[in-house]
Amino acid sequence: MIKKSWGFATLAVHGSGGHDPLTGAISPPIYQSSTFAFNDSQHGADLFAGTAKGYIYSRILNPTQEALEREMAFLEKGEVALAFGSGMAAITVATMTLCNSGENFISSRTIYGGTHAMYLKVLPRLNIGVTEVDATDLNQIEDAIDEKTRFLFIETPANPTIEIIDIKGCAEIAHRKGIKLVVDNTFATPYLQQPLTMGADIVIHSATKYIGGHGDTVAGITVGPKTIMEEMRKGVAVDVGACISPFNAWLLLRGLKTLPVRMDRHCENATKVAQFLAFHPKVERVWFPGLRTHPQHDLAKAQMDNFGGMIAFEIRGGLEEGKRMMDAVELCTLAVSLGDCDTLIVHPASTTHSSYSPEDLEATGISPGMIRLSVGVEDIEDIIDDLSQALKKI
Ligand code: LCS
Repeated sequence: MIKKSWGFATLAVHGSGGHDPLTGAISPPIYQSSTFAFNDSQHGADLFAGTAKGYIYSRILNPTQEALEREMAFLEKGEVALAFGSGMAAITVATMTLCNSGENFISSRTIYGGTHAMYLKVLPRLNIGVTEVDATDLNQIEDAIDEKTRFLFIETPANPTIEIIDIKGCAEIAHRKGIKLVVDNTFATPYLQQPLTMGADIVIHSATKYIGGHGDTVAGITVGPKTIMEEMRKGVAVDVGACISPFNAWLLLRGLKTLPVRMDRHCENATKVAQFLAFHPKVERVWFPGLRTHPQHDLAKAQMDNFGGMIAFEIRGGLEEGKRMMDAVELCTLAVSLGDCDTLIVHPASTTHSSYSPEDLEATGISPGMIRLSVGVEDIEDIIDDLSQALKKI
């Protein structure tokens, strides 16, 4: 039994629908099957016609995927969720569902470099237009919307500058203009921020990150109203084959149980690392929404329950010194991705955001020397000791 009064952590552990009715297993079964037997030929025809409920083929729907979708919809306070093979599959399918050829959307300009690369390489082939704006300025969003605009896409907190965008302000503009608001909630997770409760229409996740939480799965999620989610599933996702594997769906279900515990630790550690870096004489600048110096600190306080585990910083001496520092770390791992238990360090301009031109990097505030840190859940003393010894070497 699930009680509505339960808190987020209780729901994260108990929300996914109780024990397996057949065996009592408290961990949901992994239905590692590509296909499902029909009772007879009429049953097969009925399943395809949609007049009978059940499973056909795991590109269409799998019970483990369905359990994950139920849980994600529940935690994001949305009607229906869809699980995908990657965050990029989720973003691409959402775009193809909301926009037809000849239409366009508006996007915040500081976003994951892979999303920006998809805009540059894939959208022109589909004749879908995108205008990237500084979404911290709501006027720029409003000015960019025309009669062919179908949605507004924002990433908040943004990768890698940890810029914060006003979700309620964006929802107000989007709905006044008759378009949808789509929020990439990867950095915050539903534990820290629930965009659907602030007026967003669709939430997207790279579930590869904090949802999975252990650096072992690539996956994506969308959450939103049943009508749009069903259009997404039946109109695009199934046909392009953007499905998640049953095992990866199970890994995410397992990850969700500890999401609140991990996020608390990520937030606590990141706050301490940000304070350490902010006062370090070799550090030029720190980007972290929990610091009062962050330009949207008040907005972050208003729309998030805590500030997350992501930090960006720049060392005095820029890229050359930054590279030396990254090559000197011993505990932190030099790697892309984020939201893992392990602390990860990376240079966005040459890796995750290398799809941006030098001009676009400058416009988006991704400085050539910026270093991004995904603060893990290790002992805080060990993370700070490692950063400290690496900074001493430069
Ligand atoms: N949205 C955000 C905010 C992301 O950070 C990423 C991946 C994606 C979407 C795409 O998700 P994926 O297909 O990889 O599951 N971000 C990455 C990063 O910063 N380093 O490696 C991947």
